[in-house]
Amino acid sequence: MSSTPRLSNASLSSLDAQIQVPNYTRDGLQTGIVHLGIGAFHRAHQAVYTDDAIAADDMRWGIVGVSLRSPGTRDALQPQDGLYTVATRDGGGDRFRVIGSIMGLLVAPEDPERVLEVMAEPDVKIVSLTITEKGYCYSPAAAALDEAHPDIIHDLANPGAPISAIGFVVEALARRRERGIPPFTLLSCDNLPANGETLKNVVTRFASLRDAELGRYITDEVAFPSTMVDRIVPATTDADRELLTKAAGVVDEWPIMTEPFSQWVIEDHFPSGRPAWEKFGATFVDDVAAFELMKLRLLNGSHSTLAYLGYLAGHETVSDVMRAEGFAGFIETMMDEEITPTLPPLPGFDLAAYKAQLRERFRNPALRHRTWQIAMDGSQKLPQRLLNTIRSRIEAEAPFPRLAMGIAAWMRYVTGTDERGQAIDVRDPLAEEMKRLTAQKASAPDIVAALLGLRQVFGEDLPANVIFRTAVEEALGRLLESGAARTVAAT
Ligand code: CS2
Repeated sequence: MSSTPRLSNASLSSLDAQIQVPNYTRDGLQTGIVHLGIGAFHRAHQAVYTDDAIAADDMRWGIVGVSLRSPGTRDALQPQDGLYTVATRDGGGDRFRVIGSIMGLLVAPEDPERVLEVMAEPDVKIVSLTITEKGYCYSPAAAALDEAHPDIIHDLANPGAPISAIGFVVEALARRRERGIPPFTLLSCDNLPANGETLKNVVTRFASLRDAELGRYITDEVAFPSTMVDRIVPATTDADRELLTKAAGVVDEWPIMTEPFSQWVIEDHFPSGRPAWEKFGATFVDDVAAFELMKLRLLNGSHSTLAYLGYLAGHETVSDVMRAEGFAGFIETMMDEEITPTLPPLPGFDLAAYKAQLRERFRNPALRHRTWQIAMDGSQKLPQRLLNTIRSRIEAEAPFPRLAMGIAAWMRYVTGTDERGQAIDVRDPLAEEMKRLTAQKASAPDIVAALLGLRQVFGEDLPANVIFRTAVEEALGRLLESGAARTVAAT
């Protein structure tokens, strides 16, 4: 191992020729973007498009990445000068590319003041976010700020030393305003419907709780374009690190494993400028809503359904699930019969090809995307992935047995015990509450009744809807009686 170089500016020129490396001098990079939530997804997606824009000689768009919680990413990438490898994998072999767009890494809890001051720099034109659904501190059913959220309470009481992304954004905008610096554009890259609008709602609400004037200023002056982002990026494992060292001949403490596919659709509203991402595969549109719904419902809705049913049936990865009896057919029928009729039209878009490609992507044998990873935070994901689709079906008086099965599988999963009686490590902000609600409940109607009490997930309408309740009870009854594998095979 000692002879294998660690990735860094100094070792770039000695890397194996098969690895694509930045073709620009990184010293000249300016900070144009601050990214909150510097996880694997950002590094496989926006940072790659931005690396292309920089390589085309636009040095204004270096990224400072901020971790809102743990120092892991900074600790791994700082000794590498922010460099990391993206390994693109499918059945046909791996391709390696080193990304140079991340020029600095900060850990917010260590030095919130530093983060705020970087966000307030005049050169920073964009603050982008991948903070996951729960990072928005909102109620998913209502898409409105959760004013009782402990982080929000903290940040309202300590505006100069925030802990939530919302608190950072609002304090940085307030400082820019005070100093006469134009605001940055806020770019949400999370899997939420109308993510720009949702971010605007929570940010302006939080700001007006601080100060009505500030709230009005942000409402009037700050741009919040919505986006649809898509690339499947499993969490990196030690086996991935070893694979990279072996295959690419370099030590990288935090490489990214991903698929060849990547898509980014963005509303073109950047008053302070932006990188020319459209030259490198991004699509700019006036309204992203139809793309976002298509992606959330078809990709993420199917993903969550495969994750819960697949986990219960004993499968570790999505590609394992797709190979198991009945699952591929189940998901194809769910897409075609239950989801597609709810989507707004996208003229000229080949939806059939899109869906076929999605199923191919789920089958990618080289990506070890764990069902357990996708199963995380279901309480924050279900509304936009499955429940809104079900609302459309109910409105159209149309059946939705497979969507109901997805919800039932989530309910079965969050009880915290699997089909063989083993504990499930349920990761979700509501995990404890859900465990408590379902404790001692054994029958489908009892479990359904208990979980429908989560109004922040189900709203007021669905718990009162007999068609919904009956469909989920029936699906859960089948899962409890026959198990997930047999239920799917027989559907
Ligand atoms: C997945 C997504 O973990 C999950 O919930 O459904 O991360 C999915 O892989 C991405 O949205 C794909 O673009």
